[in-house]
Amino acid sequence: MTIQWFPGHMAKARRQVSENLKLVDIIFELVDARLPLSSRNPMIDEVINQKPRLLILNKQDMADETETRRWIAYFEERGHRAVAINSFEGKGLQSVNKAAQEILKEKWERMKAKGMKPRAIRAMIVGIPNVGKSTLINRLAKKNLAKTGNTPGVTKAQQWIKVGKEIELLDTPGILWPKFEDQEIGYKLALTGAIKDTITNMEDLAVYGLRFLALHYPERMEERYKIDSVNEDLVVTFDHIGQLRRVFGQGGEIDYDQVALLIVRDIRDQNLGKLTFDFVDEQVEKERLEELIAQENEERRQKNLLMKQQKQQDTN
Ligand SMILES: Nc1nc2c(ncn2[C@@H]2O[C@H](COP(=O)(O)OP(=O)(O)OP(=O)(O)O)[C@@H](O)[C@H]2O)c(=O)[nH]1
Ligand SMILES: [Mg+2]
Repeated sequence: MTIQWFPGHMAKARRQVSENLKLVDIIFELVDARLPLSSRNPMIDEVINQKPRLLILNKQDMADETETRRWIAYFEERGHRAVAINSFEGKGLQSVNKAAQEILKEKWERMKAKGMKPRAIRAMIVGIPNVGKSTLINRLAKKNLAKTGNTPGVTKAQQWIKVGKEIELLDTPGILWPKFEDQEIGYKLALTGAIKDTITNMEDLAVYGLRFLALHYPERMEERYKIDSVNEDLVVTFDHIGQLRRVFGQGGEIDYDQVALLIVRDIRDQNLGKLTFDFVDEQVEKERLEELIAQENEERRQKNLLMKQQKQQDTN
């Protein structure tokens, strides 16, 4: 079930994460490898504050491999450790373990220097709905589930799952709300299954999907639909795909609702291959522009201030 995020829900989710935050050494922030930015909680940095964090790009198997590599580099260049995994098949789990230990290496050494006994790293998984939190917990738990129990000194209701010798994982993940910042993010989340279909209009979603494919994956579109662009007149494109895939209604005419559904399903079921919906290049360009605007604004402010001071001096 997809949660409808009302302000009350958001506050509650945030509170739950904040409370559990105190119990752990590190946060595993789970995002969808197909949309590593759009599947992040908009306030995650604020929520988890200074707590060490490992960014985990899950569902690696469904994402464009080149883009995933670029995203990992993007995050690492900005000082965030990031790994890509496939929780469904349990691929890449070792990298989670390894990265967590590396992130906490200094803290552990400090503890050791103070004469504290070595203990397992305590971690909590957080992420938006459907990103794979439960799947990852089950994967990590599978081999060692036998050793589940309450850790003394920690809230009794919380269960810790042993992951190898080095990590203990909180059994309940922190569910956070997704971004609703703009329409496009909404479409991306809907196309990857993070938002329920009832929230989005299928036809709008299909049109977004087609435009997205034409822009980023025209050759895949060509292969599947025998077109590599979207006609200005959308009916032409829908007619074409409807004919090609023989999507007819009762009277033999093309059923546009079904064509829309087919397009969305094709994208979700990977009939157009592995797709990534957030692009590093676009993000870098966006950041560059934002920086430029901020710089210009600052320069203008300085200039205005100088002019004001000048005027003041002139009148004096
Ligand atoms: N292909 C693929 N599917 C995955 C992967 N991880 C999880 N899934 C699938 O994604 C869906 C959601 O996974 P869950 O583990 O239930 O996600 P969740 O984050 O716990 O979701 P909520 O409990 O609703 O917040 C399931 O159908 C999983 O099988 C992955 O790495 N690859
Ligand atoms: Mg779950």
